[in-house]
Amino acid sequence: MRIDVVSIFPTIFDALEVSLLGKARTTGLLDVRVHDLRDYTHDRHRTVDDTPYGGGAGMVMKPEPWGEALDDIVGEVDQRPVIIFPSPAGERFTQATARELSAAPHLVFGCGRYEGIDERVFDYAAELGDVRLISLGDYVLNGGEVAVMAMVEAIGRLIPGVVGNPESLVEESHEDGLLEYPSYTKPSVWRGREAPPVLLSGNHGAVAAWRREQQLVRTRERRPDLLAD
Ligand code: 5OB
Repeated sequence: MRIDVVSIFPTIFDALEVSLLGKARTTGLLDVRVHDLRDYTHDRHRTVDDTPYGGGAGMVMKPEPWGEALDDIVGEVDQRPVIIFPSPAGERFTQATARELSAAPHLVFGCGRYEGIDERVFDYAAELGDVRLISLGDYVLNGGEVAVMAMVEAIGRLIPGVVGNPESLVEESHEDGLLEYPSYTKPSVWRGREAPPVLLSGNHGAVAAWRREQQLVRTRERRPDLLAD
């Protein structure tokens, strides 16, 4: 999968060089390229923002550097990409979104900062690819970078071969609509706390039934919204 990221803080994405995704990049499963939006400016100050038409607080990202960055990135690749702008005003990102996007050959992420990006950038991007505005959740961030880090990790680990043991992908929170069951390892008693005896019983059916029950109990307790749908 090819992933392009456009940001005014490209070094934030250095963290994608470590762990599973870093490995996937060295083995060629993932081709991640990070672009500095300021490289697509032409003035001495490398200006990417300006005051909002109509007045108001804060600054808006200018359309011209975005247009040049998108032309450069999309022009050099054949398929029509999915172009994602993280935004608190977008659709909610879920495991289903991650799964859908993990099947795309090319993703482009545009990280907004300040009060947002000139709206015409989204219209223009729709000429080059399938545009998605995506929110991580109902809270405020200073920019799209941290949201893109989370999305790239959630999507990247679903690409076949990125996670070594594919079985570890299925028994996880949200893959079956429920929260994950609790896990224990040795010692069987730690600081007076016992691991559930059923897990040491060797009875695989009983273990599976107990884990399912724990998933339901936890989900009812912590995330009743998941059981409602
Ligand atoms: N808050 N998801 C939740 C987000 C967000 C803020 C963003 C981008 C995605 O940028 C400011």
